[in-house]
Amino acid sequence: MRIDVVTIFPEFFGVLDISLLGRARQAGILEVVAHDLRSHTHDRHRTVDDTPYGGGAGMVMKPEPWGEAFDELLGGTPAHDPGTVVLFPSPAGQLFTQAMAHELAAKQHLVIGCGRYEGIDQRVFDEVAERVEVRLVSLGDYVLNGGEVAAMAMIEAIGRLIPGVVGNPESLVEESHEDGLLEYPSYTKPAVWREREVPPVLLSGNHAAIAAWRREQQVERTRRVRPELLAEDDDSTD
Ligand code: 6GU
Repeated sequence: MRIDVVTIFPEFFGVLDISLLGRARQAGILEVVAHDLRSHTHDRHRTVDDTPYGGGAGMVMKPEPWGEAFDELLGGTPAHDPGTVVLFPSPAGQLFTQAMAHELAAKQHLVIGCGRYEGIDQRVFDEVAERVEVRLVSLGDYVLNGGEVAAMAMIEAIGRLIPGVVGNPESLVEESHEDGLLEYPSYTKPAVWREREVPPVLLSGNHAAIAAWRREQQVERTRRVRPELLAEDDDSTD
């Protein structure tokens, strides 16, 4: 998979070289390239924003640099190519979920446009959406200063689902959100630490009992911490 990121802070994405995904990049499984939006400006001040039509606080990102960036990055892409998706991190987007991460991990090419200030001129989304699938995606109900941190989170969530990126694929199965529940608590040696004992069932060697206990813990934790995850389909509760 190739991921292109358009941002006014391309240096931000340098940390990808030193993480788990760095190895996947070196192995050629995943390629992530950050592009400087300002390389598509043509004025002395490399301006990427301007005041909003209609008034109001803050600045809006100008459409022209974005248009040039997408012309370049989507230039060789056939219209409506199903293997290409453009993501715009935005608190006004649909919620980014594990299901969406799986869906996006199957694509060949993702382009992530990181907005700053009060957002990007709406015509950029409208125009790009005539060429390929566009999604505004939000990490949750809070506001970040720009899309960069959100893009990093999305790249990590998507990247680790690409075959070969995570060493043991079985470790991807029993995780929070893979089966609609939060994960069960984990323990390792020693069996007693500061007078706290590991739940005895985990030392029993009874695999059926262990699986049942873990399921119970998942349901109990989900009910306590994230009851809305259980509200949708109750058939996972026992
Ligand atoms: Cl994706 N972007 C920004 N700027 N803020 C956010 C977000 C994204 N998700 C939650 N807050």
